[in-house]
Amino acid sequence: MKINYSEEVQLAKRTGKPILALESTIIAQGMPFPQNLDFANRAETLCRDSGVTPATIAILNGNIHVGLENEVLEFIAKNDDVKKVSRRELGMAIAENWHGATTVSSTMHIAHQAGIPVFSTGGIGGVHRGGEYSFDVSQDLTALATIPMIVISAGAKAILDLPKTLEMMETLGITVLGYGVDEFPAFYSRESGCFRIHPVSSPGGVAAIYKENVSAGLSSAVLVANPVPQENEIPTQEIESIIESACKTAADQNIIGKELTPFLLKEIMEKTGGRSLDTNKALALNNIHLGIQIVKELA
Ligand code: PSU
Ligand code: MN
Repeated sequence: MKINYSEEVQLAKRTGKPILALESTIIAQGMPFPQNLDFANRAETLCRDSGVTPATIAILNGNIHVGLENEVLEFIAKNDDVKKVSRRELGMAIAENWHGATTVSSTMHIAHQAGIPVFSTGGIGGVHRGGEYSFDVSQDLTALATIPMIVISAGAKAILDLPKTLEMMETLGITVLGYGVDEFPAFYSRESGCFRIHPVSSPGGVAAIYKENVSAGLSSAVLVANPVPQENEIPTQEIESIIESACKTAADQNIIGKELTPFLLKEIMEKTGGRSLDTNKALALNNIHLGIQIVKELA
């Protein structure tokens, strides 16, 4: 796989400067323009201001890019032809010259090939509500099971069935750490009712567990579940009925497969009058902030 590195990422690789991987589906399919571009720019600035090189990953005309120039970032944020590309679509995107935004699974694959071990996202995918009937389980979980990296996420998206997602992650051997908490965070909210997550209180603690996993020869990822900051959260009582009604709308309109997650996020954004978008941005930036500290610890 040929990878096109930005000059900034090339320099960081050459000089051993810390690099943090970032995905692009959150930009292209997860948020509307222009808020998505504002988020992407703030994400990259936060990294640079902390002495870490941002490596946002995307596909342009079938070429894999690790580190995006400003114009490319803007193109990904604005252009409606940018497809959502997970791991299974990587070959299609390259062979058929797609413009593609990478999900957690494909971003992990590319970052790992590029030798970048830490990646911050918003919230990973998982087992969808009703997954026992639809079998809709995100490829993010199988990527987390097979790629040894550190992924920072605000738990898993609240649109999912979180207890089933946690069970699946246990089955797949994914190391789940709660950052300062023993309750799995629910993306928009800090609370999920799912307790007994192993808590870790420092970036060094995360790095130490990751290093031991690697030296033990494990191929699974360490998922750091980092709750949304209190001031930005939408409490479960407020968001739950909105999520339920969004899931019902999706079922009524027969939205399935890879369209489902972007559809639900958009519905929830509209039904909360944009509040969920502000929360999504805040939690993703908070995950980048933690990713920066972990990357520095590893360097
Ligand atoms: N986190 C966000 N917004 C997003 C995503 C994550 O805050 O849009 C994206 C990620 O790219 C993740 C994808 O991999 O949603 C999950 O999609 P699915 O459920 O179809 O696997
Ligand atoms: Mn799915």
